[in-house]
Amino acid sequence: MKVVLLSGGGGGARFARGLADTLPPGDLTVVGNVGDDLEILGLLVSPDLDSLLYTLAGLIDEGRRWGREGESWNALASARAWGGEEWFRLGDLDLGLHLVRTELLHAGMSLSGVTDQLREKASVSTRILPATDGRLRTHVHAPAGSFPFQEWFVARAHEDEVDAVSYEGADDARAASGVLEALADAEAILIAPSNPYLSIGPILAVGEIRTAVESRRVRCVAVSPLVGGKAVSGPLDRMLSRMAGGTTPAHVAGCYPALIDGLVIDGADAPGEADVELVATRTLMSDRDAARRLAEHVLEAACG
Ligand code: FO1
Repeated sequence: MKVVLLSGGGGGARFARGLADTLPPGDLTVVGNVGDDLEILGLLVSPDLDSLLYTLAGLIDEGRRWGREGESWNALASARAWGGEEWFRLGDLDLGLHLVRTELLHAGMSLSGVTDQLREKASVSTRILPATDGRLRTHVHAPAGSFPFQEWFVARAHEDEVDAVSYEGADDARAASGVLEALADAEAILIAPSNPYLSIGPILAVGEIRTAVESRRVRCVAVSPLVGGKAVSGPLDRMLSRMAGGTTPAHVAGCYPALIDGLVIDGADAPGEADVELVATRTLMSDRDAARRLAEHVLEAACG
């Protein structure tokens, strides 16, 4: 069953692994968020694509939920000693990937080409595609000012309340090579339990992707990232309360108008009224098995 997953962040990557554990090899294509990408120390870092790659390859640090397991930090300490930026923590193992990616991009390869090469090197059978090969960056608008995503998320510890989110470059962004073909061939489209504003918003801000999902002929099902109205990690509950007026399943579904047919919610959430079909199950991905069981439920919901 050909499935396309729209994904961002650690929750998206864990859900992608649950799907990959369930579907035949090669049936899953993941379209990853690039709004979190940043240039730092001369390198292009693409955290959400890397979380997908590391998680699917079994290399992720499961405790930290980003970067590589068994990491060391010597290069960053040296960069700091030489006056370099250190607020965004790049480990030695992680840096190897950023060096290779940056070199290939400078040599003229597209981000989708580079990502595919890295996926192959890691022997991952799931296709990982960036939403766009162009430059797309998320900005967070808060009472204290507007910040590039990682500056708000990491340097300011995402403590500022959020009034709005914007996606620089989205108006001109084209879907990356392979994305529209994968969506056209999909028998189901899924949206991961990721932050709708910060992780999925930048993907759907690419007009060609939004139109392809809007005009789908197969079901599109999202998984709510909330459990009992609270974010499992990150700032989504605060963002939804402030920007959408609440944290019920209807508020989550409201982030995806005309884009989803169903929303999988946690059993701890009161279903209430929503414009889409609600399916309750256990959504907390406490381990790999739990993620696989969630993936099975979601695939069932997507098959109608
Ligand atoms: N998150 C942090 O909270 N602090 C960091 O210093 C940090 C560094 C980092 C380096 C590489 C990478 O792939 C991810 C990194 N993250 C860090 C996580 C990242 O900021 C977020 O998890 C994602 O962008 C949210 O989806």
